[in-house]
Parts: sequence; structure tokens; C-alpha cells
Amino acid sequence: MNPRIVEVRKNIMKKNDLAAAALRDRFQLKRMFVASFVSSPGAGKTAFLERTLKIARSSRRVAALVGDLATEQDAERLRHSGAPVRQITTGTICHLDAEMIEHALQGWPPDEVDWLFIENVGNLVCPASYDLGEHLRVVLVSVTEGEDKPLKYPHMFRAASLIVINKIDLVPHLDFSLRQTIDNVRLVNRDAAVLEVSARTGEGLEAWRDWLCAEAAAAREFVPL
Ligand SMILES: Nc1nc2c(ncn2[C@@H]2O[C@H](COP(=O)(O)OP(=O)(O)OP(=O)(O)O)[C@@H](O)[C@H]2O)c(=O)[nH]1
Ligand SMILES: [Mg+2]
Repeated sequence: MNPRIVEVRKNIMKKNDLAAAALRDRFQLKRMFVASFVSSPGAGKTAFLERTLKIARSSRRVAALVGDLATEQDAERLRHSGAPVRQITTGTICHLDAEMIEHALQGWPPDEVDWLFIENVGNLVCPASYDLGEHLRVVLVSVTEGEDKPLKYPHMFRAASLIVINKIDLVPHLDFSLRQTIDNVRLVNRDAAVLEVSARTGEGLEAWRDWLCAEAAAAREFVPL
């Protein structure tokens, strides 16, 4: 690659890392637990978050940020939960970065928040490189995408604390192997937890809630739900 391009890219990443470090400090100070969600477009991030916000709101103060190139549609869907939600529209940019998060958090959310969820732009490539200061990153993959995604997008799957296989209600209708997908996840990430869920039917969401509570408790020394 052209050395000038390499230099510019290094500077962009350095700038993002500094902004992410400042966000991390701020989250610690405010005792705010932050999880981000990434996936290819349409894997079910918003559907999964709609469920998550409803579950978490019973005992936690929650809020969400959602990134898309255009529209407020996902924010509107998430607001039905009653939680404060802010949309970040990125225009032509295929990922969120730490400055966008910092900007969205200026004077917002209106009240103190225990858990903040960030839905990234639907994309399995660009978001992998951008630290958002979050405690953990969840990668969703849906059963309609095929078993090979962990192998084709290893950077994204490697950076995940949890891999959620969504839309398992559709498995009976597909030629899709859960076993093969999990084996492929293990080839790129030995440590991540793996959960099989359906944001449509709610299957697997108890295990998700338990995992989330344990992670938040570890990060914030909070008592579990
Ligand atoms: N059958 C089934 N459909 C689902 C499930 N989860 C999401 N969907 C559907 O999949 C489509 C995409 O879901 P979204 O939640 O919008 O996906 P997304 O990842 O947020 O999409 P982008 O924000 O555009 O990247 C919608 O029609 C959902 O209703 C699921 O578990 N099962
Ligand atoms: Mg969405």
C-alpha cells in the first residue's frame, strides 16, 4: 500500500483510539456499562435490541444509540421500549467511530444510565477497526447468512466477547448447520461465548439476559438481576 495512505490511516486510528480511551474513562466514572452490537445488514440487531431493552428496563436504567447511513427508523423502533434512544446517521460512512459516540452523548441521555447499548451500522468489515470505548462487543450472525461468515470476516468475529446466532426459528426451513457455524466461530475465536437465539420468538433470550447481567456485574460490580 502507498506509504502516504498507510500514514493517514494510522493517524485516523490513533485519533479514534484516543477518543475511545476518553469515552472509556467517562463510562467508568459514570459507572455506565456499555455494549455494542455489530452484524451484517438485516441480521436482526434492532429486533434483538428491542427485546433486550424491554427485558433490561424492568430493573436497569437503559439507553441506546443506533447508527445507520440514513433514516431514523431503527431509533423509532427502539423507542417503543420507552428507553431514550438517539439515532446517529453517518451519511456515506460505513461504521460508527468514537467521536460520533462522544458527540451523540453531549447532553444526552437526559438521566443517569446504567446500561448503554450501541447498534453499529450493518457491516461486518469497517466497524471491526473502531474502538467505541465499550466494555464488550456482541457480533450477531443470522442463520440465513450461511455458516462461513466467521471464516470470511475473522477480524469482526475475533473482536467479539459474544457471538449471537439469530433467527434460529428459521433453521427448520433452511439448509443451515448450527454445528458447522459454531465450529467456524471456534477457528477464529476460541474464547467468545456463543448463544443461539430468536429475536422473533424470544427463544434463547433468558441465557442472553443471564450472560449480560454477569458481564455487567463483572464490569461494574453490580448485583445481578
Ligand atoms: N424469522 C426471524 N426474523 C427476524 C429475527 N430477527 C430479526 N428478524 C427480521 O429480520 C429483518 C431484519 O431485522 P433488523 O432487526 O432490522 O436487522 P438489523 O440487523 O437491525 O438491520 P440493519 O440495521 O439494517 O443492519 C426484519 O424483518 C426482522 O423482523 C428472528 O429471530 N427470526
Ligand atoms: Mg438495525
